Amino acid sequence: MTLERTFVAIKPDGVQRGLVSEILGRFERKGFKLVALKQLTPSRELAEKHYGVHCERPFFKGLVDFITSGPVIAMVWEGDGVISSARKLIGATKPLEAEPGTIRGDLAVNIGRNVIHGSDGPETAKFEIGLWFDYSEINEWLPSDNQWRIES
Ligand code: D4T
Repeated sequence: MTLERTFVAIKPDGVQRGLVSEILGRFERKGFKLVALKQLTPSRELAEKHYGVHCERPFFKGLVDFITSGPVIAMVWEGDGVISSARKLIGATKPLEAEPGTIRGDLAVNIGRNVIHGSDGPETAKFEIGLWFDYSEINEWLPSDNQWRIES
C-alpha cells in the first residue's frame, strides 16, 4: 500500500457548469478521502506558479486568463495510489481522446476547457499541495468505517 496525497482542482468551467458534486462524488465513490477543500478565484501569481512549466508555451497566457477567470474548487485527496488513480479518473488532457467513463471523457470536449486538474506525479503533488494550501488547512481524520476498509 502506498498512502499518498494529490492535488485536484475543478477549473472555472467545471464550477460554472455545475459539475462540482458530480466530480466530488466520483472521488468519494472510488474510496478516496478528502482532506482539504476550498473555493477560491486564483490570483495571476498563483496561476503562473502552478502552470510555471508551461510558461514558454503559446497557450500559457490563455490558460492563466482562464484559470483566474472565476472560482476554482481546490482539493487534496488522500489514499492508496491516489496520484495515478486520480489521473485515471480524470482521463487524457485532450477530452476528445479521454476514455468514456473518465471525467474528461464524459464531461468535456475542449482541451482549453477540460474541467479538472490533477497532479501528475509525487513531486508535482507535493509542490502543488504546498502552493495552494497552508499546512493548517489539511485535515487529519479517520473515517468511522475505516476498520472495514482495511480488513481483507
Ligand atoms: P492540467 O495540468 O490542467 O491537469 O492538465 P494536464 O496535466 O492533463 O495537461 P498539461 O499539463 O499538458 O496541460 C496543462 C493545461 O494546459 C491546457 N492546454 C494544454 C491547452 O490549453 N492547450 C494545449 O495545447 C495543452 C497541451 C490544458 C491543460
